[in-house]
Amino acid sequence: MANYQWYPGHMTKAKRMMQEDIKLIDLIIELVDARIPLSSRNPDIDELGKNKSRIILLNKSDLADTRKNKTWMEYFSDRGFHVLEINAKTGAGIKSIQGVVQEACKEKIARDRKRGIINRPVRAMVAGIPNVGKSTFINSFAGKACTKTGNKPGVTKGKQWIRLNKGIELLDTPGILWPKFDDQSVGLRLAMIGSMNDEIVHLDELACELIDFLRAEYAGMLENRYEIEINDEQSAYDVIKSVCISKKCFLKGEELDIMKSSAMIVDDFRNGRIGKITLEMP
Ligand SMILES: Nc1nc2c(ncn2[C@@H]2O[C@H](COP(=O)(O)OP(=O)(O)O)[C@@H](O)[C@H]2O)c(=O)[nH]1
Ligand SMILES: [Mg+2]
Repeated sequence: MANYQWYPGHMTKAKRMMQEDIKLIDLIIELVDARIPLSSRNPDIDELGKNKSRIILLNKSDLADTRKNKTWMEYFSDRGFHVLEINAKTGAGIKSIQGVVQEACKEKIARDRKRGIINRPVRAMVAGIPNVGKSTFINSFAGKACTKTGNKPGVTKGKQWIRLNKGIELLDTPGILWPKFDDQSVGLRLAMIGSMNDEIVHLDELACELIDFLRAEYAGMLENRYEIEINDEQSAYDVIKSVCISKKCFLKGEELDIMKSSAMIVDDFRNGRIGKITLEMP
């Protein structure tokens, strides 16, 4: 889990690094979390990348609602992005990226060709908020069939590139930017997927929020997972208590261990054990 907190100094530095790196590349491959595709985006990335080709990858699509992944694909493609759903961990969806890169960069490739430059690789950078899967993606995208090209004097001072044998060079350090955590509902969703420091989050409150959301949007899932019955009169807190009893979360004696079952619910959600769940819609 990413235990990060951003301070103004960090944010300025991260942005400056992105601005420098962006000068070196043709294409930004932006990872978002398929469970919260908007809340997991950096507020400044569209401005930073405004003259670049853009691909958005809905990562962790295995954890998100399959039907809602399609809705989000349409949402981003309606806004002019090339978009794919992937699972960086298993590599699912990654095969298609090569074609999408060519498509996203076809104007640049045509421009090169006109100038007599043939097969100059597309230079790309991976970007996204912490914990969204950038390192996992770079590993599975680059795989073993890549070589680090090292420094290129003059052109890419001090930068490491990963050459994929497919007409793409990837900057080996991803762009890391902060999320929009200053918005409270965004902060809550980031906390739900585990992108906030759990020390600054109250797990019982987080579990209550999750329970309220799941009861409204994914009826039956909690009942199935925890073998409990839920009726309309019960509060979220009552549901946590039912989970305590069903899953035998007790303190000394008969006292219910609310924190233990809260942590269990949150952890089960984060790891997809409650079901494939998307927390926000366009
Ligand atoms: N279920 C699932 N987990 C993923 C996926 N991609 C990354 N992860 C996990 O998410 C966590 C953060 O990934 P990491 O690559 O370190 O994120 P980074 O901070 O953006 O570099 C790790 O535990 C990964 O195994 C995915 O597509 N599906
Ligand atoms: Mg990383």
